[in-house]
Amino acid sequence: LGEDGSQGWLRYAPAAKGCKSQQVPSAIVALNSTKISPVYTAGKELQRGLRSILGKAVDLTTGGRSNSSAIVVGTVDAYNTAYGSVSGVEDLEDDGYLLSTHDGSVVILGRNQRGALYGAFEYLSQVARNNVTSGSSYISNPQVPIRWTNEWDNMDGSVERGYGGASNFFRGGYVVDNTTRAAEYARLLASVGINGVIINNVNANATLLSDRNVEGLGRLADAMRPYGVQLGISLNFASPNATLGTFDPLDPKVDAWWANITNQIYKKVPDMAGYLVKANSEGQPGPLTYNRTLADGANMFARAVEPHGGVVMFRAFVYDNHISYANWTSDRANAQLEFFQPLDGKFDENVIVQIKYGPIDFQVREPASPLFAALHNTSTAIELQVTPEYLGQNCHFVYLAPLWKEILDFDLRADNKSSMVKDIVSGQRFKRPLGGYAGVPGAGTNTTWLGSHMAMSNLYAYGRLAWDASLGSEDILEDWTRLTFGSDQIVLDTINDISMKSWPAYENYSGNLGVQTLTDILYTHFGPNPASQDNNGWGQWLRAGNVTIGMDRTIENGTGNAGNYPPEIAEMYNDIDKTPDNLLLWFHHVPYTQRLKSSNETVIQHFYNAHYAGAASAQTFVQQWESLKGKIDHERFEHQLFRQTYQAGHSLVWRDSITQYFYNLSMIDDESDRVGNH
Ligand code: GCW
Repeated sequence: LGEDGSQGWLRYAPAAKGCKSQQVPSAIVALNSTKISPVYTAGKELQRGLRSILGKAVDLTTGGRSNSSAIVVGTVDAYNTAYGSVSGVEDLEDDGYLLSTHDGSVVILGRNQRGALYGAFEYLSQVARNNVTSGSSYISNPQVPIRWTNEWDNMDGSVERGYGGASNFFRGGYVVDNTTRAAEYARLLASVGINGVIINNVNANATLLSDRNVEGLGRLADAMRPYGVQLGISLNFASPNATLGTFDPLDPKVDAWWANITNQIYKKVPDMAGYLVKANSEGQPGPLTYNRTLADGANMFARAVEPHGGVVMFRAFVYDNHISYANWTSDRANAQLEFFQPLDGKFDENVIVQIKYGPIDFQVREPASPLFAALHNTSTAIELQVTPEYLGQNCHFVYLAPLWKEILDFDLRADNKSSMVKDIVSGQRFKRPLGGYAGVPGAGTNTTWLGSHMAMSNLYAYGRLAWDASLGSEDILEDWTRLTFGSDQIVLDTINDISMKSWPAYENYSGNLGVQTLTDILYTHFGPNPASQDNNGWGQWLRAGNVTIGMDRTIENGTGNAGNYPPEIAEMYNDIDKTPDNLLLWFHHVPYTQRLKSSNETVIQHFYNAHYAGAASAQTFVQQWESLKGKIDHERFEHQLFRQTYQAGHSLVWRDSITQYFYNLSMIDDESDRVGNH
């Protein structure tokens, strides 16, 4: 089992001896299913899982009477037709499942087929973790309809910000012929409730829409459909330009062009989920070229997919990357609110504005984006980066669920009422019909999918949180670890400890006190390069001088960004005495000698201390991982040991270069004599 990483957490490892007592059902009935339907997939998956975990071959049928020790899986309607009306399903929603286990008989029902499949995966997860509670019956509904991934796969076969190899979907400009990986990927995603995949990069290429590629989209959608995963695509806004010489969203010719190509795609992919659009950002074309609004642009696509039931995810990541460093009040963090707040209510009903979790760009620490609280008449989704672009690129390990939870649980206090980000993107807070989650995994052809076995806890956690953001980071991690590495208590404790310390450790050496990031921002987004932050148009500024550091985002003296938040939050961030230390330099420009509220350290001393502490943690991760020798299979043990060892070494490079850099700037000695001229 050690070698085959492509199963991810769906390993179905044989149960330990003591667990063999688990009741083994004698048959599986996948109600009324045809070979390519999610319910049939559920039946096959149950068969495969039980064979592998419990060592038992169980028959699969698609109808007939259920006997007392069978697993029946299907939709509520199919169940009612076969066995008469089932009770207790009133609260079951689309994609949700009922899971009921009584004396060896198991009933798994969905309102739709996809829900039944999710219930089957949940049951198998419980069997694999030896955690089936007999005599229980419960319903689980997802909090949001949109639980998608955004793959940043380029048509040349590369994956932008991906650290797990080449694209699973494209090669040499075309959709791949072999769709096995697409199906395997859909299986993994379905097992954690993900129901849509945007298969190509937001920096999109118009040739995706060629006849040959549209044909290919049909092939990929066919491969993923048995898992209930719908395909969607990213579009290049200027695609009609080559034929029409224009891409003005208010030109009827352009509208007709999109309607036509959309119809062509739906012929091949009748259940296409929708479009994702990055417009007027980082060199991508968009409606602003024609002096049209971003809503004009989004609604053009919305009209095209509306007759087919599709949605448009329109990215809020719009900003000017040539802003003036010389201007104290310029601020990239203000751009999204400036562009989108005036458009609130102007988007069609099937448009969802997709917002990165923070106002800049997947930094190690950001406040929640104020845009979540500013759109009351627009459906929104949160964009999370599973691929750790600024967070060590899978050469360092960072378990991301705690970072995401901090944002999702943040209360933005819109209109002085409870307004947690998770309740906004679920549609609940502002009573929006749509809402959701978009995660960027960076998956590739590597057998580990993401380039590291441990990184898969992030993909797993992403799916689980998109289903239910109230889940705890440690609970999710424990489920993942049991499924991935088994239930040895030392393995569970060690992986928990490394994972939960991983974000603080990485923050300690790669970005402190809300300084955004200290990585190289111009090229790699990897490794220390604090000098790359300032004096350019990108707006990821430290504003680090000889005496002071930090972005002044106050209302009176700075960029005004603190004022983008609802009043209670604005008051907190605008006031240096109320701003949490971990966002001090995000909102305030202070002397290196400024003291922190929590520790009474000065800012510069905190930089020194945090770098030593973070690098020290990275050293202990190696020893901790080494303690797992013999407790997990050799191959995965070695694979991760290599990465932890690299991280430990690189954390020293981080520590020494950052502390030296800030010593050179400030000429303030380290109180502990580690940095400076001694
Ligand atoms: O942070 C930037 C990334 C780009 C990415 C962009 C985006 C896909 O460095 O690689 O482009 O964000 O999210 O659009």
